[in-house]
Amino acid sequence: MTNETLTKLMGEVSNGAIRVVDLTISLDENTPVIGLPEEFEQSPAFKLEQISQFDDKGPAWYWNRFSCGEHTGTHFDAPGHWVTGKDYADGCTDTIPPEKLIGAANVIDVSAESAENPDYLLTSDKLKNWEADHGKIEPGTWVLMRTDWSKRGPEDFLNYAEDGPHTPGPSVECMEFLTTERDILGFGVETVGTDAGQAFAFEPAFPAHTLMHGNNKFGLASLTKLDQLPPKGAVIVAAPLKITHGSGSPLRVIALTP
Ligand code: 23J
Ligand code: MN
Repeated sequence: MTNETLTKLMGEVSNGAIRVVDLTISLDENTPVIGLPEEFEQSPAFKLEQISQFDDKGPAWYWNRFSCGEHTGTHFDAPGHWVTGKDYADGCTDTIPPEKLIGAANVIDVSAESAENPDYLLTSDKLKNWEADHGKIEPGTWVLMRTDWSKRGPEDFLNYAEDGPHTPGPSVECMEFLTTERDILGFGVETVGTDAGQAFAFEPAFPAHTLMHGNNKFGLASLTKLDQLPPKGAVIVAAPLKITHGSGSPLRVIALTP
């Protein structure tokens, strides 16, 4: 049995009418990870250790073991990552329904605002203005915040100061709007985490985590190449590793775009 839509889709992927864009950064020991206030346990860096490489340990095969925190590099935040989302029966990496791992993307370009102000906060007003140009943000779709932060060097990417990191993210009221009035699938960013660098001091703290996951919605962090997506019309595939009771995982995020 064949399906016309799927046949057409694959035809257009192979003839280039639909482009495949990899929104993922590379994983190695230098991949930036989030730093938390020093009283908390820190995320380990990504680590790769060789098992064998065509040698006594394995004459015809090369392979490695790897280790990292679940929230390393381009990664998925499951609802179960946060205390507000801990009780969802379908909120961990192994229980999320697979239909929710593919979704349409709304890409909000705030790269100019973020270049001017590293503490820039996305607001519901900005989203409503975007909707006036591109149409409503539909339920069950991704909202991706384009800041061009992925184009920065490692130092400027994390952008630490004495009073903590200074990186853009969503405001509290923006997260309230997207969870309650738009019922989105999740919120994705180019920064190291879905929340702004200074969001530890917001009320509530870490609103992207608190409100998105509290409403059984997802996060995507450390995305790249959002500048290659249209404001509307791309579809993304974001499927975390099926870690039993996992809170998230590094993943490959693939966009299909006109
Ligand atoms: C753990 C604690 C606080 C935060 C995070 C992780 C993340 O941003 C994350 O990667 O989910 S804010
Ligand atoms: Mn995370």
